[in-house]
Amino acid sequence: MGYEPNIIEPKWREAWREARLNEARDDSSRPKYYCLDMFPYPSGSGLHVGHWRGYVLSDVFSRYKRLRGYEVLHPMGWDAFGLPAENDAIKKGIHPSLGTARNIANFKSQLEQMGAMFDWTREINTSSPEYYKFTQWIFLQLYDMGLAYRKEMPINWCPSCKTGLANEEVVDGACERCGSEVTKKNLNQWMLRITAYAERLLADLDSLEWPEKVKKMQANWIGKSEGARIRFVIKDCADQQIEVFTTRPDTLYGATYMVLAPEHPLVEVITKDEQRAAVQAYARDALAKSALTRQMQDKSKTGQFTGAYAVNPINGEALPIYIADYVLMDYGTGAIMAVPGHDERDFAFAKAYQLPIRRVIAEPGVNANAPLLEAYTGEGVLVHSGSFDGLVIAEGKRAIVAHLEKNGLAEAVVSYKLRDWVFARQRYWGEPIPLIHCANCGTVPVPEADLPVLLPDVKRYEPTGTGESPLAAIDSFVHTVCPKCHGPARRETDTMPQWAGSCWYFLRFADPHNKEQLFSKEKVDHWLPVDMYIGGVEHAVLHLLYARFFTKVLYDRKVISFNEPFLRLFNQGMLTLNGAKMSKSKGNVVSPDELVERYGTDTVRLYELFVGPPEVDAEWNPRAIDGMSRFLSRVYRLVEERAAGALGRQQADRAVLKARHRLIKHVTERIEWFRFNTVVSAFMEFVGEMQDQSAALDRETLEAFVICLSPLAPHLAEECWRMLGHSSSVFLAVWPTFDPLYLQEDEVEIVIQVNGKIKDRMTVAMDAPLDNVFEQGKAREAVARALDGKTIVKPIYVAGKLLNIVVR
Ligand code: ANZ
Ligand code: ZN
Repeated sequence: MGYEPNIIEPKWREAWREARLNEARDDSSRPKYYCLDMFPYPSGSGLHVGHWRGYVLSDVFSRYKRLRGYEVLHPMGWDAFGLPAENDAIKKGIHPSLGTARNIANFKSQLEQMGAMFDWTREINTSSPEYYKFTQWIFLQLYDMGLAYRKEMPINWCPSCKTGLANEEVVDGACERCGSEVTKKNLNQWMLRITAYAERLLADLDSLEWPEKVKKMQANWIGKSEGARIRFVIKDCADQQIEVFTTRPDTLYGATYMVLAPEHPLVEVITKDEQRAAVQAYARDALAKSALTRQMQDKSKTGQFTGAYAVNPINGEALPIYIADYVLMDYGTGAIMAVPGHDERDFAFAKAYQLPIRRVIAEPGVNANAPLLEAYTGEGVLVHSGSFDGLVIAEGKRAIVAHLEKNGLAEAVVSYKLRDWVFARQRYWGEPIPLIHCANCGTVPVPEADLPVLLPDVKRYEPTGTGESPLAAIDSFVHTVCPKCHGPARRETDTMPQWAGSCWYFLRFADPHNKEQLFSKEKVDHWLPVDMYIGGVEHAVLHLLYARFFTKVLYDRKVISFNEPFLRLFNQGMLTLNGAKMSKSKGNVVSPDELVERYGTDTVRLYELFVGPPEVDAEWNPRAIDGMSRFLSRVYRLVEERAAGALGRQQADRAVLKARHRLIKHVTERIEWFRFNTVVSAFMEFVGEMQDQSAALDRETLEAFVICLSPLAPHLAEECWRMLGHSSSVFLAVWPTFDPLYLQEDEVEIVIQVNGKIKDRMTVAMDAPLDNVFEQGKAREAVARALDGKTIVKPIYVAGKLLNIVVR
């Protein structure tokens, strides 16, 4: 009959479902393992092969962990609120809930076809009232903790989506969703005080096994700076002061002018009459620009003199005060002391406006009077700085701040770039914010017993463009009674942003059908934290930061007992076609549906794995998939032809034994190291060898081969397993082990050096990757001792020969 995936695949999927093989048991005696995919937003265009990549590798890992003896939770759900469903509703007139339901059905059938072991009994949907009831409950906790507050502020406003946007939703000055240029609009907004968690969000990154790149992106987003606030009095106006934030108080003697953000409140007060018209015109223009345009490094600097002067508190010098759009109102104090000698932006500005440039830092050996052709931002000692001359930068900072502090003119401070989170949208398709406005009692939270605040049916989804959500037009929704005084009151009509539901869905999977509480603490403490989280790197600062924030809040509220949600993170690379990222708008999307029909799921899965190292972008090659299909046919034939003989044979010859143990070792290690592409090669090698040699295959070898193959090609492996005479599933089998005795020639001894000096030797797998060798090497006692107190610059690995750790 041969290999017929279209027959065996649906058959085994049905059998697995019936045997409830994919369901994670809360009361299992096995250790738990929680492997989670970033759940998808069910868009109208379905899944393409690029989406499959992450799901396939998380499924391989989940199945592998299960065979290793873990009770694996591998759930799936839908991030179902958000703008696209609503934009569709406006365009096509379909209610967002109907459109979303249809998309979910399509996504689900695609995912089922993939043969992934998702536990569908735990499926959740963030737009269902049973779920968002608890998203609202969490909001009430935030409100109660003083972490949700209302503020009138200029927010990012997308004129085309007609809604406010979080900073994170503005990419290069444009709306992340529609690409329109983002403007500013003053609105009363619900905000979340994520800044109160800035330090913990930063410090706890250290404990996570995440790609360094992602940790760095989060750290930069949080943007901690240590510096000082320094006050400058205004000349002839001693009752007014400008307070600046600086990270370089050591350069105070080099300040040659001051800059206020154009929207700074003092501008009004200090501007001289002759300058007023020009200052106002400049400020108007600046306000129209986005923060990003204003910060662009390469942009030429512009500004306007106010006519006023400030007094340098360290030496009494008079400094002209400018306004300029490179200084932002919402960072630090919205005012700076400008030091053109040592700051690039100030240097460019000073050049443009012919302001003095003074050197106050010099490298040892450099003449303190050497002219500056560009800002000098390196290390050195203070010069032209009075009694502080000769101090190195760090000492200079401390000494100057201490001196000013004594006179009440400064204090040391820490500042963060992270802003509070605009947590309101003027749109329909989101969670209603559960608050009520009463003329007598002010803002009153909806009582817990009255949750959820249901999203009412509306006729028109179009944003009003007035800054109010479409909910504001529904009288029956808006008019309510105050829970406190029972007088007439109005409901809040803003909804939560798209990110709200995904901030805690990973917790809900532990107890998805709980009606009383968001989850039972016991179940969440059992399954969480997530052991392995897999998804795209595009979520490095958005979802991943918000989810960490919510987790910490729930921890502080004693709702959960851990304060980081995701222990390990893996970012899969993108799939491209002719070098371009697959996307619907480019019209270059490859759908897995026809491929599955033509080749079967297992072939597509195998190709997704084989396409390249999983963390690296890879080119989709429609022709290479034929090769995978032929390979799986060979696997089928090998087992079919050899099963009968193998079942009778208990003894294997040495060549077969060696091949078996090598296969087990390679597959095991490479799955652990997420080197799935090379796992596929290990199978190819093995099958090739077995065919060439027409070797006498024994039962144990064939069984080990099939078990090892099962995470990658589950349907085919199940079929082969049954050919070997088993009546229960291969996924109830135990992962085979290998004996190093058979593998000695696959290992090499390498030398470990620190800065080129030999510290130790160790044995590693011939093909072990750098990360793994580095981890092992660092852990050796002699090496650890040599690394103590040093900063690792980088490891260098000459495969099979030496590992050199460069330190500073
Ligand atoms: C004087 C100085 C001298 C500065 C020098 C830098 C170098 P980070 O590290 O990003 O926190 N700054 C402060 N507030 C600002 C604002 N609202 N808009 C634009 N720039 C602002 O940067 C802190 C530095 O950025 C501060 O230190 C200030 O310039 C500037 F050689 O003060 B500095
Ligand atoms: Zn009231």
